[in-house]
Amino acid sequence: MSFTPTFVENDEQPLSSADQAPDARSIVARRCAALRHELTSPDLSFLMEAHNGLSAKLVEEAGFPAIWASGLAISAALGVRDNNEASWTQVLDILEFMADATTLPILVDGDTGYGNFNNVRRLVRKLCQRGIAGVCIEDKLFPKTNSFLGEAQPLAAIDEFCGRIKAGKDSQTEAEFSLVARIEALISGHGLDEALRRAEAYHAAGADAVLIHSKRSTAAEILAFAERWANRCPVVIVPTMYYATPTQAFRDAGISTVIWANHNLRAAMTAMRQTSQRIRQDESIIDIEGRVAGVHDIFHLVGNSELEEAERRYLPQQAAVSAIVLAASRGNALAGLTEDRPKCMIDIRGQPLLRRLVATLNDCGVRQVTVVRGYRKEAIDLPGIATVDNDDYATTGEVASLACALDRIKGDCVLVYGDVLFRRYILDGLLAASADIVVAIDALWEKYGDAVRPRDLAVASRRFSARYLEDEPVTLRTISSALPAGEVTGEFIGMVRVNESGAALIRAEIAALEAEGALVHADLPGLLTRIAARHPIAVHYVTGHWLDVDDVADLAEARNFP
Ligand code: SPV
Ligand code: MG
Repeated sequence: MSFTPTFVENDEQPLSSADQAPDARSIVARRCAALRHELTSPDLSFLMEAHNGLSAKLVEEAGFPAIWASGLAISAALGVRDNNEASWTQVLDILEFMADATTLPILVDGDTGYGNFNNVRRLVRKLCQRGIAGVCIEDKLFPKTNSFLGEAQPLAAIDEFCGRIKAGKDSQTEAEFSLVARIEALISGHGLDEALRRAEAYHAAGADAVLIHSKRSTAAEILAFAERWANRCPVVIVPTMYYATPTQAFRDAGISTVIWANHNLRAAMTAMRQTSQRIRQDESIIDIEGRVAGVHDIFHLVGNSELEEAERRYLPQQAAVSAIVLAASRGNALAGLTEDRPKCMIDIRGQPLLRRLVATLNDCGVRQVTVVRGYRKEAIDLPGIATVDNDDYATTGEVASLACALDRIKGDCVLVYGDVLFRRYILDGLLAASADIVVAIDALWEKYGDAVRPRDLAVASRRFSARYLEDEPVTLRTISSALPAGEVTGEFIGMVRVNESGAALIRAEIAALEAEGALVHADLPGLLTRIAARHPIAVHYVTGHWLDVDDVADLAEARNFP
């Protein structure tokens, strides 16, 4: 049988529409009708116990037509006794979860109704509001005791209990809500005549069915009751103690409904006890895996796929962004530190540089990260990344490394050097830009003094302006390490974002370089400059808050980077 989790809250149908089809009733009305049908149909029906949302779903999955919300099981699942230790509103909260979890009608064990007629009135109104299809109340006194405990529990006076029944029926706000009157006369040792007298009175008071309870190990007194009652109204039974009676005997006796009252709770206890003991002994879960439900079973049962679908419908759609990190080079200026690892794996305050970079990418929603490895590639072993290798790293440049990940330059994609650290907002800005290709350029390049190393300087169509109203698009002209200082407008920080079209431009330019035999030594600035000559590349100006690690001085600075 296939089971599709349902979401009852979303299934609510309007009641007030005048042109409503006859079967387009609210789900509460449909549930009430369904339970009433189980009670009144000539076939024997079976209600299965549940005590929370999960067990309610499992009862539905098994194919039962309705649920018995057992007082004993709900109490026990809360770790308390079946003596009204859980308040009625606490039980109501559990019932609400159960009703939300399933489409099945629920018959609630309402114990004694939690007091007199007045408590029953409030209970029934609240149950109708929460989508519960029926309640069973028993002719005992609040606070109740479970029927299988002790002897000769005191019964309510018949007329007082009839008042509870009438009050309940008068309070229901759903036409087909059912009230089942439970007779405890046999349990309390009063005999068949008393049970029948009570059944007659409760039926006359308006009960939709009677539940005749017994704690004997045979069904003799139940069957005798059924025979003498002769179906003046439907009869419900709970064969917990006379479990060995063949079900056919109940059919033959004209019983309406059988309640399997507590078997999910008991099954769960056995399974949880065995599992806990085993794990405690083994100090391992190896032998338990496979014997317990898988986590995907849980996800399925609680309907995670529906949430995914709803997310697609309601959440703003963000295209999946990937990243390619160029990390093939050794980093010659850091010779001593790169004996056994590439520059990107140098430790920066307890974490490799690359791990910090990947974490920032992930924080910005970039989940698919491919690292191009080369020098000491085995040292790049971070979780959550994919790798491709440029085994010719010693004799080739950045674009050759990028070409190793050619099939991954697609869609929204970030290309970044593996030795860069940057504050998250810089990448957020690049991701928000709408151009096909956008490069991050630091406008404060002059403030960093005369680094010995070559810097990727850039010339753009306009200089950076901090003025609020100046937000004209700026485009890239050139990135190079050899530019006249007067023309330079910033420094390339080593990070580019492309969209689908931008990715195609990059791939085409790599192909062109290859065709020209110029791929081997090409670098990223050269590649971008070539594209910029034919297609606008947007400049996203930043003002500091990034660094690349080229030499020991950079490393010292990186160790202070937040
Ligand atoms: C329950 O399930 O809580 C019942 C049935 O009331 S019994 O425990 O058999 O009384
Ligand atoms: Mg009970």
